[in-house]
Amino acid sequence: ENMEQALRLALRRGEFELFYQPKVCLRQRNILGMEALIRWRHPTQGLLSPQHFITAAESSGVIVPIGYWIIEQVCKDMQTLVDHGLFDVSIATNLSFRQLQDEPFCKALPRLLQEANVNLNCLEFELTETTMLTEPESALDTLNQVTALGVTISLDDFGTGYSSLAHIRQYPISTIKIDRSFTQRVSLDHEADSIVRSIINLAHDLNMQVVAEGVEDDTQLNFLLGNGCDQVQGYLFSEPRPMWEVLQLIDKIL
Ligand code: G
Ligand code: G
Ligand code: NA
Repeated sequence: ENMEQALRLALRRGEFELFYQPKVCLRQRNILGMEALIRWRHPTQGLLSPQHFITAAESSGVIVPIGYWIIEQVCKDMQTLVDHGLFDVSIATNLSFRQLQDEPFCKALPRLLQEANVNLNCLEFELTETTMLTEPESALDTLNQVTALGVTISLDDFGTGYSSLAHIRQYPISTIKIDRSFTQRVSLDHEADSIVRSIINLAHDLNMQVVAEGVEDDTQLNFLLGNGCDQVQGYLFSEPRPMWEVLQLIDKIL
């Protein structure tokens, strides 16, 4: 109850910020896109990561109004990329099951995006398996509508859920993201090697791209490169950072 009030107040006071983590193309070693990750600049507790408030935001439903702000901010930041001549760099944002269960949100989303005056081919939504399994049928409609506008959908934290692929296949998914719990066991654990290899092959068989999350060292990077993974995200290249810092990184050779 208190947390809900605090989150609503934080939203009104403009205390949320978006940080961005680059997604690096393995073949070209350049930044193709970035994931938006929310932070709360708390007046007394400092910069709070989502693990401190996302669950509360979801269970209270405040993630819905916060989610509108996130989309608005992402669209502004997409314009910033264009202003820097970065016409092909995409931004991904996480959509929570709670947002997709909200009918007004689902109804408003396609129109909101069309009115945003951004290149929707550069916008991506990340959804977890659990989100896809718990959302109502009507959300599928919304996802189909936004993909028709150019937005792409990626399946986040893949491997951690229990979804049947048959069920997931009805969603317009273009990318699979390998959960960092697998990435980080690569080369240490033969089972993780097999799982990661299978996910990469599966994704490619289904004409999807594969992104590995949580890449922290060269051993992991080389394994992923050797097995045909398309993109990586992780501390090896960059932690989530404010947009201006990511812009500086884009100018450098990785
Ligand atoms: O930024 P960090 O790595 O601490 O994020 C932890 C988790 O919080 C992410 O895995 C993601 O699921 C969630 N999260 C971060 N930003 C957002 C956001 O903008 N919207 C939603 N719904 N979840 C987010
Ligand atoms: O699942 P999702 O993409 O929402 O997760 C993003 C979370 O993962 C963020 O909290 C981010 O800080 C964290 N993260 C990103 N890269 C790495 C990494 O290389 N190592 C670890 N341990 N966490 C990472
Ligand atoms: Na994500």
